Amino acid sequence: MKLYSAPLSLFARKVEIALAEKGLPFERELVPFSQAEGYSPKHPAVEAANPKKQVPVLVDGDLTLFDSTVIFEYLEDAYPEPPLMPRDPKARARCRLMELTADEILLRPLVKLMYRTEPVHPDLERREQQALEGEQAERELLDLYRMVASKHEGPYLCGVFTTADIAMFMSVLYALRLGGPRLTSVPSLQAWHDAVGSRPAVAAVAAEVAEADRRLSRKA
Ligand SMILES: N[C@@H](CCC(=O)N[C@@H](CS)C(=O)NCC(=O)O)C(=O)O
Repeated sequence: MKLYSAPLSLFARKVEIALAEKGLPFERELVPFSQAEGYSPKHPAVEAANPKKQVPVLVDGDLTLFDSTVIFEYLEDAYPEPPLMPRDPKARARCRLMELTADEILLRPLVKLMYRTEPVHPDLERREQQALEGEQAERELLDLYRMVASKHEGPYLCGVFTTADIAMFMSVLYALRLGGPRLTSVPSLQAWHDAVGSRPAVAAVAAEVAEADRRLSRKA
């Protein structure tokens, strides 16, 4: 299998964790990325495979897929052991909803924090607006953390370790690296984050993201 990933791609790193958790060997190609230019110029293989021109792209034999959620579903169908989704239909649906909450709902405030690692914007008014939006995003994230914490009991979001934990861990990790709210005021989420982060597959990706941050991101 071949995965097109990127050093600071939340979504591609999600897939790296799932592949490692399933014990699936893969070749990884990191596409070019910089804080100033983003993903420009696009990698030709990603451009050819994905009309959205985004990573992750996974190639498994004659199958080429994009979108981390579609890739998760394929991995679960094609390589069911060890499972990363519950078997019970309702538990499975809740797990998918939690992944969507991470990928789409937490993402909205999260993107408002991204200016913090990008080159400083030359326009003062824009910088002031970014700071205000950042503060608002922090408040929204804290509310969302409380909502997520209220929905889970036990070590993992859906009982057992699943794709929901991978997605949520990555969104929270990205919020933390962008200076978002600490988890100290939501102790059960802190305990969950520690438990997920101590899994070897997750810890390895988190360490690589931290290293990429040191290399590529503006320091606040
Ligand atoms: N919903 C997609 C989102 C993928 C995505 O946003 N990828 C980003 C990197 S994290 C990307 O390639 N951005 C480049 C662009 O949009 O031009 C997924 O889950 O894979």
